[in-house]
Amino acid sequence: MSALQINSFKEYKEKYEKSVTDPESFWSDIADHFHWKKKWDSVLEWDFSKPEIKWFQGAKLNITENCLDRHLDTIGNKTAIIWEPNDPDEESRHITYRQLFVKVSRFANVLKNNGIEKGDRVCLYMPMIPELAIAMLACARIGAVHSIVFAGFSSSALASRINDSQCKMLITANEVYRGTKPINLKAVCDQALEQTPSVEKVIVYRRTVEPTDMTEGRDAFWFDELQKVEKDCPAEEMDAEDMLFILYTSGSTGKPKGMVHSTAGYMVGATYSFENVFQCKQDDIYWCTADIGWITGHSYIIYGPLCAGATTVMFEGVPSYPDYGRFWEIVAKLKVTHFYTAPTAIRALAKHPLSLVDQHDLSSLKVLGTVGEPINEEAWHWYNDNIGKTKCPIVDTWWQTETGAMMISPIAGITPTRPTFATLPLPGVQPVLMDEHGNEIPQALEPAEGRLVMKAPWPSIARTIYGDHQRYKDTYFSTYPGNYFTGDGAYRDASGNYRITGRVDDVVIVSGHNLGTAPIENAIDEHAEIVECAVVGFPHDIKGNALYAFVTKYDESKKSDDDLRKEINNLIASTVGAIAKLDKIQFVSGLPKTRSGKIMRRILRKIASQDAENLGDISTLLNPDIVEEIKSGAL
Ligand code: 7RM
Repeated sequence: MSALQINSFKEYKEKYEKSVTDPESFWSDIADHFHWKKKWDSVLEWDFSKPEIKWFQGAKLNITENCLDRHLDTIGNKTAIIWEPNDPDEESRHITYRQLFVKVSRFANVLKNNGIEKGDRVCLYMPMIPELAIAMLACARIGAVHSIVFAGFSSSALASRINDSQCKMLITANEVYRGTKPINLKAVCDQALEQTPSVEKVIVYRRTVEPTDMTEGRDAFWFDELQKVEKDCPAEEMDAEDMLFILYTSGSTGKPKGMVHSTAGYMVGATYSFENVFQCKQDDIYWCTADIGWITGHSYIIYGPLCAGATTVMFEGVPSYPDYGRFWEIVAKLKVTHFYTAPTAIRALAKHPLSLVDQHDLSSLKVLGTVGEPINEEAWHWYNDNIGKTKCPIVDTWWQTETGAMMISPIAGITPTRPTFATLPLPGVQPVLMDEHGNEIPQALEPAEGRLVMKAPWPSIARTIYGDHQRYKDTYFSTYPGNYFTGDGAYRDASGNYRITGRVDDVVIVSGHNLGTAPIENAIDEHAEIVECAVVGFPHDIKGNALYAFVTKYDESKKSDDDLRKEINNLIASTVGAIAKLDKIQFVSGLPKTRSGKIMRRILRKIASQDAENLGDISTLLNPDIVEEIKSGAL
């Protein structure tokens, strides 16, 4: 599929220009590279005021024929998935495109045999094992809608997601190890299942030999079910706009939003962006360290790479086990060429001795990527110098669960990069900066800062929130009518490069001044002894609000807390301004994070405001234990 790849910066500019002036012919040329059972009657119909967005209407397809069937004659024996287990002594699994095709087809028959039909919702609560990929593709094969819930979420988080979309089936594993910690997934499911009447069947993959409680009539083992079915399963004919999957993402209220993705537009968007941003060649080994329970895993471990015919690595474990060199050990072992991870992981690894990096041969690496958060200057350079050895372009990819695919990102080796900048919009993406009053800030020689908004649809935009179209409209299309509002702020330089500054909801008004917490955090992060930080506001008698920073420092840091506090405030005064000086700086051993690595500022805001009695459900955090520590040390 490298036919989709842009080969020079000049070509990027031409393609970009065409994608804006004539999006229909631009996207129709790209869509021609996919396998359709029937082609579209119209490329795009949209109305952001409703909002309603339809791509490739009239087309019929199945995404699994694009991920699997059409590769069989050409690259059937190529490895599709390399699975790397948690335990380094357990063997890796290499699954070819042909083997994956057979496994997906057979498991699709298991779904059918258990009463799943086109349009039914199936919840997947699974560890990072190939069977998760097989189950999601099997759903897509028969037109069932998968809703993947990260297998670290609590039973109540799982139950509310199952209930919101009324899933008929739950697929899970009995138990899994991450690091040294066993996690009994089936037990979590059993608890959730007490509150989820819509679930009729539970399929359990036996990942470990531990005995597993099974409920008769409801639960069945994956392996036993496979014995009951044939191996061939024709791909269901889907409409372009049929729902492919639901993926829950947190919103500003406690209730998660079930983002709904389409079949054709999502496929085209995820694949086109994968091909271009990473520029993978035939024999490359591509590894994205995200979990499939997150959009990055959906688009850039499974659908994008498989549609493109790439070899994609799936890792079951954690970066710290058996030691903090695990990522680099795997890169050396598998000769990984493309490595895509989150800034939070980079910062966590940078905390540890460089010998953990240097003992592994990283010479196979060609391209590095980041996603999920703004990457600060220091982490960018650590990644560039120590992992990429200054030879690998870094693609800082900005996008969202809602956008389905990367939006603003360098094209590896083609777009000139600039540390901490996501750089330029990919073809088909039309960002604009708006001021608070909804006026567009035009591109000019002066750099500008504003809110990041999209003025036209792209193929992989989420079509609605499951069961709540009004919330979809209110959240994304009401702040700047006629436009999609990302919720992020951005800075743009004279050449049109974007630097995402962070969520604009993270603004504090101190003595009447609007202060974004993101630039303050950046200033703090520049301090050589600081790993990372989060800044929030708290009520203050005189200033209205004042600033509170939660800061983690390197283990080796020798300075006293008070000296560090002074230095941090001096740094802020000299970069952001004295108005942004912090009232309180608390040193902590970690920050509360979501499973996808985003700092949960909502919790810190409550702690800073001495309102930490009712923090809501914190079980979805990566590190819920840290909350108690932070609370007890609050200033
Ligand atoms: C892919 C993903 C979306 C939010 C988004 C931003 C932040 C993501 C970057 C980034 C700066 C980046 N989906 N974000 N990528 N900020 N630079 N390269 O993360 O739905 O979980 O989050 O993440 O705030 O709105 S997500």
